[in-house]
Amino acid sequence: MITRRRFVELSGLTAGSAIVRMPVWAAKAPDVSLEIVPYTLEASPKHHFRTVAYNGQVPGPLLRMIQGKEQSVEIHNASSDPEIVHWHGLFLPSNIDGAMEEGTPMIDPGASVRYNLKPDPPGFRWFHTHTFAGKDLTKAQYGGLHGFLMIEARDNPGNYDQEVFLALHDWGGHFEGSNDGYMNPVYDISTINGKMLGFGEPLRVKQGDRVLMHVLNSSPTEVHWVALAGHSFRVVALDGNAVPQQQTVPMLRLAPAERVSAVVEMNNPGMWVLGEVRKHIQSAGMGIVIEYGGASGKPIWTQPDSLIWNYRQFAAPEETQTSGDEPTRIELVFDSRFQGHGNEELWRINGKSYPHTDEPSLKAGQRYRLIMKNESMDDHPMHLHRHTFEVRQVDGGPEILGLRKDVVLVPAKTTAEVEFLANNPGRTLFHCHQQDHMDRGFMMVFRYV
Ligand SMILES: [Cu+2]
Repeated sequence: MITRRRFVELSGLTAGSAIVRMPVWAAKAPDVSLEIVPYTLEASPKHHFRTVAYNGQVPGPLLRMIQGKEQSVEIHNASSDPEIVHWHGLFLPSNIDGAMEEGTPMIDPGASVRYNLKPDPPGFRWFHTHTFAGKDLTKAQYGGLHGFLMIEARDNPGNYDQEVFLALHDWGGHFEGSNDGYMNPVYDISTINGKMLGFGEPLRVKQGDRVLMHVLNSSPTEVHWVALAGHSFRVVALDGNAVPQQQTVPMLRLAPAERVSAVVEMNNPGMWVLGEVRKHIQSAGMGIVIEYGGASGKPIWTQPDSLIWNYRQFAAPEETQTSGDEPTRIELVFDSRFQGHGNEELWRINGKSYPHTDEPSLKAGQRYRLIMKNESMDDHPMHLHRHTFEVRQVDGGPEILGLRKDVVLVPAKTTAEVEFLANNPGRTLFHCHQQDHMDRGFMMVFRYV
């Protein structure tokens, strides 16, 4: 028998991860099927956005996989632009991770790709587009191409009554110049799971429920703070990885691409608002109603007086031993260069903008420490593809241990340090997750030797 399959030769190809391009009709049904389709989001009856979405919904379909259990994935691009799907937080080979800078091929309009992936590590992950937007606030992460992915550990204890997934997103708007001449996006509306406050289905709970909330900030550029009036959050995981010390906190802070998983004890019957803590963003729509069984009336919001968050409280207690191996240090300085009036600034790592940034070589099996010195006036959510790192220092504070993440927010004029084991050979992208920053050069690639 002659197979109709045509294998595409790619660098870094590994067993079980070959990209296979084939006609849809030739294939047996895949485990996961994503169709990238034009879609009109109705955030409220008065707010419609022409965008592109996975399977015609925002967020895309909730995908559940079991750690290590290989999945066949088929992606069809029914949009008019080349697309690519990044599996955020997974340990995948470069050719399917979903970044063209790593060598993953783009999916042309009208084309399909099919490949197998092995889901790992377990936890709350997500998938999203990884394209260029430039000044178009309907493209790339400004649009609707994001979805939740839950990779179940084989021994998940599941100590909760209800599990909910919430995505924070900002839409529409325009670019506006600030005093220093830089252009920043200013949005029209903000949503949770594609709906403005009061226009989506409420989250229905029962008194005594333990609700496990998986919150994703899929915003293209904005950090968000959320609180649930009348309740607190017990944070159990950051970026899908269990924290060494669970803490009960009044609000969550999420930088773009970050995830927080938290248990809420439903012990205060009524109608409540879960929403952005900053009033103007909640007024722009970022909120959802929490409705206890039997409750009615206008949902209540209580305004916290300040924004509270720090990573350090979730790290391991001080007596924890550090591992013996000395990591190799890689120093990275972040800044921007304004190109002159009427021009764009470029973001730089060690004085260079992508595609001219350095390509440091990593050695498989070696530990690395990234020392990220942010000399700019902006906060940057830094993301390393295909690996989990351990946050070792933030805000110039003392060393910390045990916080495993894939995004870390590096505030303006501070230094943050993360460590990781180079255990997944292949081109590896490292970048600021803010769409407008990555579009203007804030990316670099690590190579493995
Ligand atoms: Cu940035």
